[in-house]
Amino acid sequence: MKEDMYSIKMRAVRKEKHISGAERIISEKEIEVLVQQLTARALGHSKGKPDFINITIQNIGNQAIEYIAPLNIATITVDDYFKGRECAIKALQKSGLSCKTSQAILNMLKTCNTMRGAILLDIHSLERLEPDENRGVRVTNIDWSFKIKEDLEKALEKKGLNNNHVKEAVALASKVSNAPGIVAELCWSDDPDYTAGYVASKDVGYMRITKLKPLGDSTGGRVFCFDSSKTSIEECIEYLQKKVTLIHKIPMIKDYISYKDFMEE
Ligand code: WAQ
Ligand code: MG
Repeated sequence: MKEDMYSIKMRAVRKEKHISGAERIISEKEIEVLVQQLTARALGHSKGKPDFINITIQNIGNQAIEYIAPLNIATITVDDYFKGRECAIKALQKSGLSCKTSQAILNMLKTCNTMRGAILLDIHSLERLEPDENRGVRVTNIDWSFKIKEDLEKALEKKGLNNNHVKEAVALASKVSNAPGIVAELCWSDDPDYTAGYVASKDVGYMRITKLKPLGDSTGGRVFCFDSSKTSIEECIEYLQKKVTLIHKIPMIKDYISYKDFMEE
């Protein structure tokens, strides 16, 4: 008999401000350990002590799971976030967006408020499309398949990338790039001590950039770039929030490249 799978989600809040959130898709025997891990993570977060932690565990039973391939990982090393943001603009352009649109996307992330979810941006009108702009659209029901988790960690370890930020962001970006109508994503963390971010798309893969904001800054977020000529926004949001997706392959992890080499490419 096939084992039931469970979705476990953690959300931590302080004075109604989002501190951290995470989710996993796991089997029943992993639930206890995950509750511990996620609680410790909520309590030890660099954004401060939460006054409210919510952990939900849901049996997702035999819902159809979609298995997807991950985006391949590349890293551009930059000396400062100004250079990092130049690389981000270039990577967005390589994903098919115009220079003006790429600039607009970057400006949107520079000035956004802390949200639980992402900004969904129409690349033609540059208008925001989320039903609730304070919350944004939150991608859920995505994880690495437990069958490859150990090999994944070994592969990441070799390149010094075996941490939660990378594992969760690659999984999320792989689902997002697979969503109907999405052409690219720009992200950097809202955690003040984590300055790396990425541009992701089918064209450039998961392109990490080592600095996209100054150390100590707690503005961050995600912009999902949506092409409304391809599909409806409802279909896209439905996929991002509801479809249970697991990644069943190890990504290719390329060697680091320098700012100079990337800009001259
Ligand atoms: N769905 C949509 N948006 C989300 C989600 C989600 N599941 N989780 C977080 N966000 C948004 C939200 O606005 C957060 O404030 C923001 O993204 C940043 O989230 O390769 O750690 O979890 O070294 O702080 C990227 C680089 C790290 C990793 C990203 O994001 C690497 C990161 P965080
Ligand atoms: Mg965060």
